Amino acid sequence: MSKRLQSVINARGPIRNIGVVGMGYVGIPAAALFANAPEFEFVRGFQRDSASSGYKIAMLNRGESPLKGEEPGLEDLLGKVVGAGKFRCTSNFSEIAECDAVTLAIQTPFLDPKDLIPDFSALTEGLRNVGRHLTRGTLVVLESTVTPGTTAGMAREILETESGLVAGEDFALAHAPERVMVGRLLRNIREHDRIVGGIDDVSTRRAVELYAPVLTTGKIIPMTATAAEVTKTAENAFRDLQIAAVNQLALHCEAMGVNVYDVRAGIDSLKGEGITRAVLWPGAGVGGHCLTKDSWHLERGAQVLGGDLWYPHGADSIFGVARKINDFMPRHMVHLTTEGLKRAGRPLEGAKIALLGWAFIQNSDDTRNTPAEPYLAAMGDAGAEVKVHDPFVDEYPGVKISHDLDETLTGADAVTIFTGHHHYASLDPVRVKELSGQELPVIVDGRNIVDPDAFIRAGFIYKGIGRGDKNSHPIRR
Ligand code: SAJ
Repeated sequence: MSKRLQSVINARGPIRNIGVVGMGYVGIPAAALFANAPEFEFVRGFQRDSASSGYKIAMLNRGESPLKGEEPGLEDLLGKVVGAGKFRCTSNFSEIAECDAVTLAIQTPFLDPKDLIPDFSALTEGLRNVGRHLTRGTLVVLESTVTPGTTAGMAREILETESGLVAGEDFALAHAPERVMVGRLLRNIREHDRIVGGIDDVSTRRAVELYAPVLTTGKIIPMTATAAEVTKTAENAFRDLQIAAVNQLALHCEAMGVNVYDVRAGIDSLKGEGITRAVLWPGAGVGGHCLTKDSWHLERGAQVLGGDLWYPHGADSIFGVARKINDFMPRHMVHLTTEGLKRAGRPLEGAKIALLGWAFIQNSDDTRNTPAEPYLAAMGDAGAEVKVHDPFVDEYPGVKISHDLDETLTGADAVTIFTGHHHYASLDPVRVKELSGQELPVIVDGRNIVDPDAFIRAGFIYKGIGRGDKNSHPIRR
């Protein structure tokens, strides 16, 4: 069938007009880079004119970026391509008909990972909008992270139903997963290798024609659409697995009275030809919107596509176990807090806790799926009183977040560090003890960011993830 598609594409000619659906942290830099490429004539950013995000349309058409946080070069690039008349944002999806290629960069979170059902509603709406105005010879590319099988399955069905056209005959269809990280959006798109997977060879080649012009040091890695979906979900599942492995090791080290960071340095010292260990960092948990969902997309793909899988029946997949270990870490922080207070002769009920760090990652204001949230809930259930501090986060629904560290520490029976913000590395044990007003305050370090001996000498009960060497230290009054 690809022969017919090839002739339809030949009739259409080279890609000149591009549409990007979804003006978020993936779509905006992608659209700006397409518009900046001399190979392409004009780029449209498609954005629903909704109450929550319609404001982006006017901002983008003024050459301003609606994205929070520093994105080096993005605003200049937007100003340049808008000024040159090469980019415009619109909510008029009928203009899809003018596009030779259309990419969709729309979030696909899980409603609840327990049932592995992703929330594809926004993506489905985007696909419908594209399908309704799709014309013969167009290339459609999904950039969102999706469950393996989605491009050649659900996405293909929606596009065909809405357009009356046939994928692989009348239009090309591919998956080219985004690999961008906040703060490095333009650089990541230009420099990372780009996985490009079509539902057939002609679709793959057409997608390569779209992405090659925006890469600088990055190379194109062609494959099938489903293999591209598996690659994206697996590259994050592997990172989650590496973190889970060192979290599991940290728990073992606590049990065996060993400092996991000594062990980590020891393992890491094994170098040489073909030797890899990639030991990452143990901590209070794994947050963010990539690692917390991509393993479940991978699992779901295997279950939906794979049918009766030939691995140990009844056993959890290793990626599922990794998720459970990482999700256990905030609960372990509850255990360490409880144990620390017990050593100080204080019950959890009624204890005053200073929770330092709400963002899911150090020196950032990004709070998506923060591991501090299950800890806060568990502390509340146990009757403890928690004050939250984070220097980067201004607000979070239902949680009061302070920027005043002294105020947060005042009267605290226990201080728990959830995020490795650089501010916490310089906590002065004597000052923190003064502010706590306690004879034997507790400190629980979830990111190995403070010196255990300095706090123990100042008269703290110390507990740390993986610090089997310190967690039962003699008490200094
Ligand atoms: N974390 C650990 N130990 C580690 C590394 C991370 O506990 O050794 C925790 C962090 O505290 C955080 C969570 O895991 O809570 C996720 O951290 P992350 O560094 O993986 O950051 P993310 O979630 O922004 O991951 C993104 C991903 N990028 C894309 O999906 C395009 C991931 O593929 C990248 O590897 C990662 O950024 C990166 O390396 O920066």
